[in-house]
Amino acid sequence: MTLQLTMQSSELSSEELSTLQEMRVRCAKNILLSTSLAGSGHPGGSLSTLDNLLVTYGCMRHDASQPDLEERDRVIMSIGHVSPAVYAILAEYGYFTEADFLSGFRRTGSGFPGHVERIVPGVEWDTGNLGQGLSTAVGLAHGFKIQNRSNKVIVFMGDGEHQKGQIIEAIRYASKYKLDNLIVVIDRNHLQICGTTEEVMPQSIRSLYSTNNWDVKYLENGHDYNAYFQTFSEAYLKNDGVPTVIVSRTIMSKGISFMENIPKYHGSPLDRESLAKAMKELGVEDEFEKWDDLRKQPVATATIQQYRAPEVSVSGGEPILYEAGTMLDNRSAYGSALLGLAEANNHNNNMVIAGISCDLEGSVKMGGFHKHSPRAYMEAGIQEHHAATMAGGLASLGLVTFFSTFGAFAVSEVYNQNRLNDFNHASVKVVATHVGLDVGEDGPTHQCIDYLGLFRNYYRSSVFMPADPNQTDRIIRYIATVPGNVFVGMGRSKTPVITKEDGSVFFDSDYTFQAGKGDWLRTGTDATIVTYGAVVPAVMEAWEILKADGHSVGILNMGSLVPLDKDAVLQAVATGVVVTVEDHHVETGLGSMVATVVAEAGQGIAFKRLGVSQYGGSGKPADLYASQGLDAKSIAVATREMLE
Ligand SMILES: Cc1ncc(C[n+]2csc(CCOP(=O)(O)OP(=O)(O)O)c2C)c(N)n1
Repeated sequence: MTLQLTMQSSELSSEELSTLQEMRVRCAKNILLSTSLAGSGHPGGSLSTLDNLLVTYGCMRHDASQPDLEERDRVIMSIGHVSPAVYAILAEYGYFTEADFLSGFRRTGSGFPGHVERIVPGVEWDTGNLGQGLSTAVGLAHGFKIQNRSNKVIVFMGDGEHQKGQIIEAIRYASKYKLDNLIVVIDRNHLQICGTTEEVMPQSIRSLYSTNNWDVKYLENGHDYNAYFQTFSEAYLKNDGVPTVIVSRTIMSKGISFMENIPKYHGSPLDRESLAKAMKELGVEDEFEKWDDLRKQPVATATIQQYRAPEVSVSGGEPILYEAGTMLDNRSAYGSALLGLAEANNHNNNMVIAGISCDLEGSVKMGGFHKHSPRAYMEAGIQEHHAATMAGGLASLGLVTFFSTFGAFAVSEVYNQNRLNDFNHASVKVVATHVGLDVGEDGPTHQCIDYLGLFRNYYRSSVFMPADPNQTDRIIRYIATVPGNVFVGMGRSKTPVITKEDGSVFFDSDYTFQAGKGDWLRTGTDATIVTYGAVVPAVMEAWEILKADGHSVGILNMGSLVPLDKDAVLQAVATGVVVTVEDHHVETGLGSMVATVVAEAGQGIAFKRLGVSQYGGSGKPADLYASQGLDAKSIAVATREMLE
């Protein structure tokens, strides 16, 4: 069955009301059955949010036969645990069958996971980590505005969930950017896992929104279809620059007398006996045995929706060539490349490239981009958790989104936000302008030395580290033109343009960046130094020292760290001595990656890792490098020791 409600009507007809009632009974049955069959899951919140979800899908623009329809509105389930309600409703509206859902729910390999994931047709975003959904929705809503599209975004949230701090960041942001295409629906059942929301952590949810100038609607009975329909329609149809929140007073486990208002049912299914009782209350047949038998069959995977990146046509623009002898910080080269991308792609209000910074526009060199494309530049304030998540929402609409701040705030601070973008194939370009000891005087809290270790935990992200302004320029243009999540990091200092032995530019106009390809800056037969990023100039100097001593040493620069050029590593191994040098935690960086490649290839070589072996201090980068054995002299000494 499906239902299309007309939002221009003043109220629901009696037929519509009885259709909703019939749908509710079937959905409630499937919520209870699915969780009891799986022996786990969240029936309580599913039943309390069910009525609002049912009417929302009746009102919004969507088409079950085209889950990718461009014009569809987006529903983000910030409360990913109410998956039984979402799947029951999507089955009701025709995205798949009730049998698909009931036979697969929470089974390994099936298309119906415990928290909502976009492998389920009709689901827009993988969620489960509470507190992030509003930021994703804000990214989508802002993205639609930037793209001049009329799609709406509806986000379902819990009341306990509002204890998460990231939500207030998103609330402020939505108000600042006048996102009237955004509707928040809060399932205000006053319960969470460990009791009432007042006992666990009291707060006034409505005032969070009202003090930030949202349109706040309160429904005393959130299960009243007409009241919700009228409030939702009004929010959907308005166009006044103000986002809306509907705080819907609901009852946990609504509709099953012995489950209502009992916190235990937040996350506990009914046992067999109680399920039979509930089915009786609903007036439906008890089908537990039938489905339990069917669940003994091999799991079906036919409904699993493969991820498809939005089609975007992006020009890399005209590369900038920095001449030999130039000293420039890579972040300035980033700023110029970003401006070049904007000039090549953002025309006449048609925005392709977007940029976000967090009160560090000047430091991250986004000023030129901001001036050129003010519509696509977002100042998120000191709200990195929100900004990182929001970047995922924006990017998923096909806007090539650069999120820039210092490494400590773009990576370490928001590890889990980037992780969720990774799950969602969000295609965010995280460009951190200050990483490593090279940050210098600001000291260790600002020196991100874990970016590689952290990003390597994600399965769908790349890590690129430019060695000079030319490589920065090419990497930035490259990442704009290919889909995928990526991290690019750079130091703060001015750095020389890398040259070949004959003094000409190494990353010249014939050079194109390739993911998974290392660069042989120098070749040698006695040893190889494998390196990247801000320490490359020191390695080049060490090479001069070693050369003067009569040693033939190669330098392999890994502009691409994930994926890593394993063939080049094995070529380095052929020299018999390998030293890795990096401005990164020595235990979790390139050194460990190279060691793994070497060990897995069954090679025995002389091997040493140089890197950051303790938190840095506050001082000039050159002194900080020297203090941790990462200056040219120390690198030369360490390499020479290996040769002797
Ligand atoms: C960041 C995070 N912390 C903890 C959890 C575990 N958790 C799942 S649901 C939940 C309670 C949510 O309460 P509420 O938003 O009121 O949802 P309801 O109980 O009404 O379904 C918690 C703590 C989580 N999923 N994410």
